[in-house]
Amino acid sequence: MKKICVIGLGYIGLPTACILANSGYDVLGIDINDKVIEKLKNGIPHIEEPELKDIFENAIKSGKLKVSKVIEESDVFIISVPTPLTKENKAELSYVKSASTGISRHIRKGNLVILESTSPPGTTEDLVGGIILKNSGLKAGKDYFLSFCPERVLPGKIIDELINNNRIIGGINKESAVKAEEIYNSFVNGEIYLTDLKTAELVKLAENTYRDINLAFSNELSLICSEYNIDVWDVIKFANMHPRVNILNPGPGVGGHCIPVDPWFILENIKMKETLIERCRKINKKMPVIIAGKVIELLKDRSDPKVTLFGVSYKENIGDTRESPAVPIIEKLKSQGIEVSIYDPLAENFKYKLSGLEESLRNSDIIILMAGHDRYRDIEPGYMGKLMRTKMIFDTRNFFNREEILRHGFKYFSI
Ligand code: SAJ
Repeated sequence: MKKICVIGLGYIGLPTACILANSGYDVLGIDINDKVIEKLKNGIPHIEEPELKDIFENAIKSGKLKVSKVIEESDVFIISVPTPLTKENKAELSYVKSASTGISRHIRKGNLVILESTSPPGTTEDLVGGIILKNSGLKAGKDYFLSFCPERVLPGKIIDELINNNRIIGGINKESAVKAEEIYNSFVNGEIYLTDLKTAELVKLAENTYRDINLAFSNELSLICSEYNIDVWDVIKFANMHPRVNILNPGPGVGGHCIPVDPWFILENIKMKETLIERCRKINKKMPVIIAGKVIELLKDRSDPKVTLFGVSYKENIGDTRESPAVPIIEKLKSQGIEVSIYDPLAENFKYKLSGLEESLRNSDIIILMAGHDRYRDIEPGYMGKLMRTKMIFDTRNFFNREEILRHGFKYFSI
């Protein structure tokens, strides 16, 4: 097991390929995107993540990592391609299909295939195993080893968590799980637990769905507190002092490419109706619209109202804007003829225009704090107030120091 093909060089595949190369394997990283390959060949990682640049440069310099658009013969194939959500809330598995088809052209007896992409239960055996059998005649568990090993790392801490988190590996049989364990053992400091394919697939989905449900409760609690006129942040702070309670923070909605997506994958092939999971998804999805509604109400007497949005990435201190709750808020505000000016020095690939700090604040009537990047703490409330037409802040994350904001003459609204 010397040569490894990592298919899909995104947030998970690229760091994994680098770490494997730095652990001594000959790694070929594959991506279908010309721009990604070109950038990597020029020695620049196409994504921002702490430590990634260093480990990438090491891997390239040592000659252990090469990148290409085409799959080659290998001992191990790791699939780490995106599995987004379709408009019908189903798993879009076309990238997994094409990766499996590519592998099926090069796979030989005794190889190991590992799926890392988050997928509905059954995908590894039925889809990956099915395509390889159809195209190559090789049977999973008999002719080659087939495993599922989900990534569970937190964006912003990917390298650290790839190395230090526990891992779960499902195999089509015990030998497949053990073969995959050998690979991950080369760099994982955490524990590695072995199980079957479907269990591992569902574990990954269960983790993110558990978080979505906790967030839905927290968000609903914030709406309930609003009716009672109670501060939800106090309620959660005191409730969490109980040794067996850990309520997450309410917010403007649940974003990212994992938590809003994975609960649907659990529901994909089951008959059960009216699930808690679906209900929670709906609660989290309506949060941005509720926040937008509250802001629209605050601005109803203003002529030509202007809103300043701080933080349009899906969470704090990262640039990733995928599934950001800022998008539905912006859409709702714009649909009411409200001007929206965005200041986010971290945001990458955002669909709306970004502005400088001063431009975003000038003549604004309200700041909505969405993702609480640390660097917003350096902005003086006095400076903001001088530029704004009306001094209002809607803080969806309990981010600002309330007393300080009030001292500068702002009206402060929280979730
Ligand atoms: N959020 C809140 N309140 C909180 C915590 C989060 O509103 O108290 C929001 C965030 O602002 C964001 C969304 O939830 O919009 C998701 O953020 P997150 O930090 O909960 O999760 P992700 O999507 O960045 O990463 C998750 C992680 N899963 C779990 O913690 C169970 C990570 O470990 C997974 O690897 C990742 O999904 C993934 O790739 O599946």
